[in-house]
Amino acid sequence: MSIIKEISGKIILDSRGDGTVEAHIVFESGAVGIASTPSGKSKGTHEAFTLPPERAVEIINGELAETFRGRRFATQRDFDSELINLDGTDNKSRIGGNTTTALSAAFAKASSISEHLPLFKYFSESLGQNIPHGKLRLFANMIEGGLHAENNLRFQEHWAIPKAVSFTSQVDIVNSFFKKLGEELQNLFPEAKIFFSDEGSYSLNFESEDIPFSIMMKLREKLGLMLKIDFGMDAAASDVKGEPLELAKIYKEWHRKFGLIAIEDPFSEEDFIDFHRLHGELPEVTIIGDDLTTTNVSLMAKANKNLSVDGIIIKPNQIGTITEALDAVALARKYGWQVVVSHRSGETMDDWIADFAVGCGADGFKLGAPSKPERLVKYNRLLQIEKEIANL
Ligand code: 2PG
Ligand code: MG
Repeated sequence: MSIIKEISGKIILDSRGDGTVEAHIVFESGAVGIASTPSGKSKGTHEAFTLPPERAVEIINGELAETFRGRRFATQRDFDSELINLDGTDNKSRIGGNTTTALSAAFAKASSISEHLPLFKYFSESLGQNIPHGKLRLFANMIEGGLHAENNLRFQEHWAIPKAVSFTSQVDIVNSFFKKLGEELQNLFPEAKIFFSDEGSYSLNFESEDIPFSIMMKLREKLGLMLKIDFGMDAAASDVKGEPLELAKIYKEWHRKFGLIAIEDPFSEEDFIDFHRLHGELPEVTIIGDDLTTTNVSLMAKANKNLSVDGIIIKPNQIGTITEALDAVALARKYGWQVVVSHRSGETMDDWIADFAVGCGADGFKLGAPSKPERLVKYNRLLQIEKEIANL
């Protein structure tokens, strides 16, 4: 691995028009890595700290540029450990989790170039595994509510989860279902104004909260896609008003009516016990922790001890470095959990998260709807990765 020649940072605007950090790393060899940090809106309390981007960039261009210039790091873990040590806090509050995420991903990109590896392969080698292609499924948000949309839906994400081996077929299924769903919604509600919300999914008001899945189910049947699409949801319940008993009743009913195969954050983030209860009551549904676990191995251990989940969302910027996110993936595997890698609701045109999802051998990849450019680049990167895998 080569010597770091230069590190710098700047502010770019994310998909919500908010400033975020973009880091640049140049190696002596000439390899350049540029990466940015996405941002969450329905965030877990225990996520890595986000510094104001102005401050983050100041730290990169000052202290960090100075510290890293001329240094050689043999592995991603060595580089990330240096970031963690320099920060010196439990939640990256000194130099910022947004600072460390952008730098860690930029280092990964520059390293993959200098090692002549596609980025997804670099990630899988950092995790010490081959790419188990063929099991990753897209978790594509079709209808959005909660904090991500200006409508009356309590729950944040209503997913279509395609069933097909190739990424190309999965993207086709999602894309055509999403387009037909748009037409269907407009036919059913001709007066309604339909918006694209934060993750590019449809947003409108509904008379009751089970209508989105009810429409999606009827449409799936009409299109003959019963064997090609499953459904699931992110309740993002830390931000949902409702008693655990009432919510549990809804999930059980929706599982029965709509065949949900996965439910993320069904209860609020401190509620390990209600997660456990639902997991016991719906053993055939994957119960996924996101705000509950925040890609953090200590919280994962707690969720494992309480038998709260059998799936986890992995978001590298929740913890702040690639290495810590890969450690979380390895621990999830040890626990026998499903791994679902996820974008954030505030995204940039960077697509490294798609490489991360494939490289760490995830079972699922949450990437929003194929409508807005910052989401489409992740869809398109998957199509390209599929070609690159074929040529390995
Ligand atoms: C979530 C995410 C991404 P946010 O809750 O899983 O879909 O939302 O990035 O706002 O935390
Ligand atoms: Mg979530």
